Formats: sequence, C-alpha cells, structure tokens
Amino acid sequence: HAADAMRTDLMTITRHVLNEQSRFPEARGDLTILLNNIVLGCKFVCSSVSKAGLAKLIGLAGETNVQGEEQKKLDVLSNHVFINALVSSGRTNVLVSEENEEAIFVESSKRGRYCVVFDPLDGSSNIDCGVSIGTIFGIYMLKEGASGTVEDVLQPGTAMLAAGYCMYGSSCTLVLSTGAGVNGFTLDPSLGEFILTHPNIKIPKKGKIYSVNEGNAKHWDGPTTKYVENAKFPKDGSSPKSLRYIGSMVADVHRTLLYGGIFMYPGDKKSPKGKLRVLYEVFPMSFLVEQAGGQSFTGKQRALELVPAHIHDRSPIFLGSSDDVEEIKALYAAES
Ligand code: AHM
Ligand code: MG
Repeated sequence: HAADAMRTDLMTITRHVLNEQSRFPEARGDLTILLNNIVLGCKFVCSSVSKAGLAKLIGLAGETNVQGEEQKKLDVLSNHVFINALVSSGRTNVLVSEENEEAIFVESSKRGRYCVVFDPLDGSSNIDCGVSIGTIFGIYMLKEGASGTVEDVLQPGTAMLAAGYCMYGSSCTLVLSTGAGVNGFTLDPSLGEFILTHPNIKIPKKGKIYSVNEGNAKHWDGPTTKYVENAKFPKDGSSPKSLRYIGSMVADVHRTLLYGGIFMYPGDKKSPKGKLRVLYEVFPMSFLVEQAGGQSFTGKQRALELVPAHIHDRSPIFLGSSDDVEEIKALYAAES
C-alpha cells in the first residue's frame, strides 16, 4: 500500500548520500563519513540554538560552569563542535572557518582527502533575538599528490565537490548538493535523523521578491540602484516586487531557493567587495543556487569562477532565479 510505504520507508540523509555516492565507486564511503560528522555538528548546534533562549531566561548564559570557565558564546561553541567533528572524521586535511584567522591543518594521524570551508554560525546579528541563523559549508577534495596547504582551499567554487547549509529556524533544515541537484532534509527531533523532505529543489525561473539591505542604498553603485528602482517601479507594466530581508544569509538564500527571486549583497562605495566571504558564504550558496537551476553573479563574472587569493576574501554577490540575475547582469553590462 503506497501510503504505508511512505510512512515506513524513511529516506535519511545518510541513506541518500550513500545512494548518490554509488555514482562514484572510488568514493568508498569517505564522503558519507565526512557528511555524517557535519550532520552531527548541525544537530548539536540545532539543539544548542533552541536551548539558548531558555538558558538565558533561567540565567545560564554568562555564568561560569563547574570548571570555572565562562559559558561559551553560541558561535564560539559551534565552531569548536564543528572543528572536532571534522577532525575526528579522519577524512579532512585543511579546514577554514570564519571564526579562525588562520587555516587549520589536521594532524597527520587524522588526515584525509577532504578540505572543508565553513561558517559555523552565520547571522550573528540574529542570534540573541531568536531569528533564524545557520551553518554554511563547502567541500573540496585534495588534488592528486597535493600535500595539504592553504593553496588547496584557494580554489575556485567550480572545484567544490559538495556544499550545503543548515538553517536553525522554525525547524532545522539541511540543504545539500553533492553536484547532482539539490535536496533538503528536515530534522525529525524524535528520531534525531534528517529526513528527505524537499527532493530535487528547483529554483523558480523568475521570482517576485528582492532581498537586500536597503540601508546601504546611499553607497550603492548604478546597476544595483537601477535594479532596485525597477523592482519598485517596474517600467514594463508588471507588479512591483516584494522586499524580504532577514539579515541571515542562510534564511534569505533558503527562501530564495524555494520561492524564487534575487538575494544580493552588492559592493558599494564604502565596501567595494561587499561583506560576504567568498570561500564559506559566496561559493557554497552559489553552488547550491546553480545546482537548483539558478545563477550567481559578482557584478563582473560568474561567482563560482572567482579564485580567492586569501581565505577570508570577500565578494559582491547577486544570486537567485535565472531571469532575475540575468537582469542585473544586463545592467552591469550596459554600464561597462
Ligand atoms: P556575520 O558573519 O557577522 O553573521 O555576517 C554575515 C551576515 C549574513 O548572514 C547576512 O547575509 C549579512 O551578514 C547581513 O549583513 P547586514 O547586516 O549588513 O545586512
Ligand atoms: Mg558569516
């Protein structure tokens, strides 16, 4: 009976990744093991985030624990959890975290073939008020013969093998691509498992939403200004677009993937490179958006073709529905 099959045949994220990996017999389950450790990190952060408000109310945050240490801030705690999960997987080599100035080189006894770039808890301005925040990650594989240096992660986004994010919102949602489309999984708290709830996500070709910090409009360049002007006062007789901006990249991109539209963090006169980081914000999100059938643009080029010179480099970013990104590309082309 079909309805019974639905209820009993749960597609967990592990099972899904194992299935996908059958495309690459040489992967030997290493990527599955690595992703399982990332998933563990996400579950831990999810549980900490959901307890954070409560801990504050009952006076836990800021108190010292039995060892006399101060309770760690959520972003610092998340970073430690992810680093430990990644290192202990035995599958990683070079790690880059938004929270660490320098790249981390895994000790030789625990080294593997994968490099992981990540932002353990993005959306810092939303942490203390309980608004959605998230973890973003991208995975590279060491090239044949590479020894594991910072050069191994200073690679274009096109070289990424997999990317994803986990959103800690009204539910905990993990969106992943290993290069064959995009799938979304929702944490079932009673099982402690991520279950496939959004198979084969495709971003709508054109959207009705634009998402940008308009408080920066004073400093914007011509194309960004024109794009937003068009969104509000369309000249072709179409309806104006809606504005949605959460200020958490994970939540803003998640909505863009599901509902369509454009998310932008442009460069401006004050910050020519914008705010968002190439390796662990721009690349993973651009990878997912392209895998879902959308586009991602820096104002000059396809975002995934950037080659970062430093691990914390920034870039302007426009990503989302194909038609909407096409429009901003045309505005930049007309300007140059
Ligand atoms: P963070 O690393 O301090 O959390 O900053 C990254 C966040 C993104 O999640 C979000 O897209 C952007 O900053 C919002 O920036 P702004 O507050 O300037 O609009
Ligand atoms: Mg960040």
